[in-house]
Amino acid sequence: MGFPKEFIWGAATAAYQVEGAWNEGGRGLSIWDAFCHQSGHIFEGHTADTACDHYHRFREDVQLMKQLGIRAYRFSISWPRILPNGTGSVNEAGIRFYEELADELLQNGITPYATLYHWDYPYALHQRGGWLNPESPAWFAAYTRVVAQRLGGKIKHFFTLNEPQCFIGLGYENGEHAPGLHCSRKDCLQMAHHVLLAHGRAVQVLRDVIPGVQVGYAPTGSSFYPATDAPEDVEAARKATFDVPERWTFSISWWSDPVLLGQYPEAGVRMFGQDMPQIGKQDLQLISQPLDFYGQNIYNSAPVRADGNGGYVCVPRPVGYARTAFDWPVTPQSLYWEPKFLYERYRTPIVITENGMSCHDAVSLDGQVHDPNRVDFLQRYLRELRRGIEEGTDVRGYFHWSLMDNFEWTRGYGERFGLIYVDFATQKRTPKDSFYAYQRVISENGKTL
Ligand code: GCO
Repeated sequence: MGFPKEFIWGAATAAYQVEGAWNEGGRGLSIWDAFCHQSGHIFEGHTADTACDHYHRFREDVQLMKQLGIRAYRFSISWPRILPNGTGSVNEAGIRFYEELADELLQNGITPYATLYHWDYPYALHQRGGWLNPESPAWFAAYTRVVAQRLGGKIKHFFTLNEPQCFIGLGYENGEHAPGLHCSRKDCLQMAHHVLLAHGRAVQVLRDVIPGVQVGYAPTGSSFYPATDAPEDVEAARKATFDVPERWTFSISWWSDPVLLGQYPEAGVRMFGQDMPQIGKQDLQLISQPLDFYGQNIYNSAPVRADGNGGYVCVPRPVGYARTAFDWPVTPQSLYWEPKFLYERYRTPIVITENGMSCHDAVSLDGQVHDPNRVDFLQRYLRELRRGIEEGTDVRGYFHWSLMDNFEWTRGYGERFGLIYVDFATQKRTPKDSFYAYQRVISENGKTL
């Protein structure tokens, strides 16, 4: 038992968070460039103009990946690097960058897993209404077609969208993320529907263009674990995990039921009433294209118990519980319960597309980066993941977030999530202790965890 022999051990990044070179090589502007360049949004005024300079240093980074031993690298393709105006003319230098990255990975025995959209929306399309424009799914399909035609010879594994919960919820509802808007519930729901249509169309295009392509989706959402092992508490956690609460943007089921079950969850439909989006006759069929795997970004979850009336109540966390530097709770059981619940409901092989923590890392006097909390986190979470796999949850892979410290959105460089420490003044990379811990996990396929 333990992890399957062909388990995909990987690490993840996203274009905007690592590439830099924001105005080089013909890249167009994204909503995140505009947002960062406007003061007041990002911690200490940081920008991702240079980030980890991965655009220029990817060869060195691939060597580090090889040393780490990962079998797969999850990165994202920057839409405005491929199509500077979001649609229309193709930027050859952008294509070349991803071709070279894919070649470098393949030559070093690492399978490229590309995310088509990880939040760097083309500014030119934002000016045309962005996700609210009914044309937006067609724009995404056209972009996907270019990627598939030009890069599909080298890249055979794709995720369509990363965390629609965040880019709609934080971007257009509470305004914390780019483009920083506060839209009505009705508009947000309409955008969400267009986002789901974009996903469905992208899946169709990928299958149409790339023979044997493997396609997934990479959402996230609020999840829950049972406070005790009592069956009624387990049922309460399951209910809570798939609920559509008033604050719906972080719901799992609103964003995954249409994709994997071909329908919106009824509780949400009832609650939204007049605010429900316009749904065309064929829409849900288009949205629910079969997937090869179902990605999920999982960082933590919250304890609940049964309320005695068929519902659930949140349980306070124990005083002094472990937290990350970001203040997120450390809940290893998330990697047992959430994949289990997701697999029961959706019956699609699961890939953990992100999991990790931020720590207050620094280079010590001995020149190394000691991050015992991350080493411990990795072990605890992976043990729980293995327990679920041994009990029958079909999990095919795990991508640690992140390969290296990078630009953490509104927190700038204030949060370090990497297995590799990055000195942002010099761009020097230093593998942390957790890098060597994960290297060992991979080489032993998790046996001695
Ligand atoms: C997300 C994104 C990543 C983050 C990571 C840590 O989950 O928000 O996919 O880009 O950097 O999750 O917050």
